Amino acid sequence: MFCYQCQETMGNEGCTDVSVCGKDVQTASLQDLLVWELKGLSYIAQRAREAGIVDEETNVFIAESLFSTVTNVNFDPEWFEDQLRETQQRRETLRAELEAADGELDDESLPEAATWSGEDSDDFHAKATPAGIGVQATGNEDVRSLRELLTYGLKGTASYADHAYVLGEKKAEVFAFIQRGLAATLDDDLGVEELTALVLESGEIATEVMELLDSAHTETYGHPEPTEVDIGTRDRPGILISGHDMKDMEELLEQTEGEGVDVYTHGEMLPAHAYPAFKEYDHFVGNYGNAWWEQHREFEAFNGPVLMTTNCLVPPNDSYADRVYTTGVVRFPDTPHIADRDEDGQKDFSALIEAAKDAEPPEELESGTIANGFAHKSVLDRADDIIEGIQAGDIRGFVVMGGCDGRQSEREYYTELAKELPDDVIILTAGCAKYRYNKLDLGDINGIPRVLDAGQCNDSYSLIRIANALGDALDVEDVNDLPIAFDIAWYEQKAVTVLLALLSQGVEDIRLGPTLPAFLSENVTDLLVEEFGIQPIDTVESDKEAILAAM
Ligand code: FSO
Ligand code: SF4
Repeated sequence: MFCYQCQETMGNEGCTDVSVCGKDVQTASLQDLLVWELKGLSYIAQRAREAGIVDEETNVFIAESLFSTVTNVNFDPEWFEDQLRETQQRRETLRAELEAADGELDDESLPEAATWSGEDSDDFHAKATPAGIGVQATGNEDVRSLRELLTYGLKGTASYADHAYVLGEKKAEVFAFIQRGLAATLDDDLGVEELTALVLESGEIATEVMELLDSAHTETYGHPEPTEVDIGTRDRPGILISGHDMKDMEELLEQTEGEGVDVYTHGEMLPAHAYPAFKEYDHFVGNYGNAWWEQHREFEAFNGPVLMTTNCLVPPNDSYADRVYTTGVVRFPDTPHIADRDEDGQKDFSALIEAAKDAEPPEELESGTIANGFAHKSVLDRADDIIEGIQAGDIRGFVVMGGCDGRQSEREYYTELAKELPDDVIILTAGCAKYRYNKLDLGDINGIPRVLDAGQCNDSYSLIRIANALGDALDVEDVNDLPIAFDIAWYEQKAVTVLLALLSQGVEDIRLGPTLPAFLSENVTDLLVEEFGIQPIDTVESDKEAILAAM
């Protein structure tokens, strides 16, 4: 096993014998093999597309499968073996269609990933070596770095494409780019220059897919509204729902109505409270706990069942493992799984609801409220107040502190910086990084809260919209001339996608922490520094000074 796709990779170099996220060697190998096979399937799918053959089921299959390999999503080796066999079947079916239309393909002319087949565990594990099909199969470290950067960015894009697809929204060019990008990582003729261009193009697609997901959410559930979310508990049993899937949220709320149980959000599901469609449910009571990595303690204390809809699952402790239900592409061995919905039906959450009825109410961890719902519409509804505040000197500027939270103590940096920023600076956020400071009392500026939380990591799209609108209102053409600093925290691959989206929008001088990705080679880091001014975070004091000096 060799994996360095997330910020918590061992020693900031790579997980080899053991992983920090809890993925075992067997599962890690199967995930690598799946990514490799998906590259091969994408190669064939791309050739088929050029011949006018597009298979929507395969488009979705590739996106979902790639999503399953994001950190903390799927830990089930058996599921990966099934997925490997299905990838091969889909590849062969598509190849047969392509050959019928366009003539026979010579195996010798195809990448091995587009022809290799295995049937069982032995075949898969014999094939799945890091130096054979994994990260280390690419010898040149800069090419390897760019191939991985592209692949991780595509993992986030695929996840967002899948979230949107669940809500009935899709874009052909997003699926096409995922496949073109994956296939490109098999092409030995592509060097640093071509791969860099693809990485930058992937940022444009990332922006598009986040926009798509934004419309899927807002058209289905309305525009998020400023909302004070309760962080205490009531005295009835509850169900805790985490992840990003709003369709699951919708169906769970509908099915729990009148059942005598309450519904709470955890982690990235907090922003659900701001959608008008969910506000009508009296039993949708609040947010419980913090970011994903605190789930051991918090799921234990919750007492009731927990539904994990997307990322970020931490291998559950035995004491509460039977209360954790996975759904969608999330899986953990021997953990109950809620099956997918039929074509027109809903998922069946009855097992979870019945389990909740027998549970003790959640143990109260804290009390009070946190503000949410500051996505593009609700912020831009107050654009006049914001512009007036800037022109009057009441608002000095903004710091975008979005992204992911994680376990490392270095992440205290974000809490400290939030505390240290002067009263005339507003923090814009999205993703679970916000839990580092969203419970601090940072006050407001003329009624505008000093922490504006746009929502989930994908709602970083809102932050781009807000920055562009401020530019228009202030007649500033270049986003880098606005009084906005970007200080992003990253953990998993969705954050890589968000970072690439920001770069595609021309954002420069982004601070990235708590560490730069281990998968960036020295030369690729230099390139990002030279072209975009990307920099690692420094001390709170020096970053604060630099941020303020640039406003
Ligand atoms: Fe990353 Fe954070 Fe949104 Fe997770 S931002 S780590 S729980 O929130 O999923 O992508
Ligand atoms: Fe290690 Fe992160 Fe890969 Fe898990 S996802 S194996 S923690 S690098």
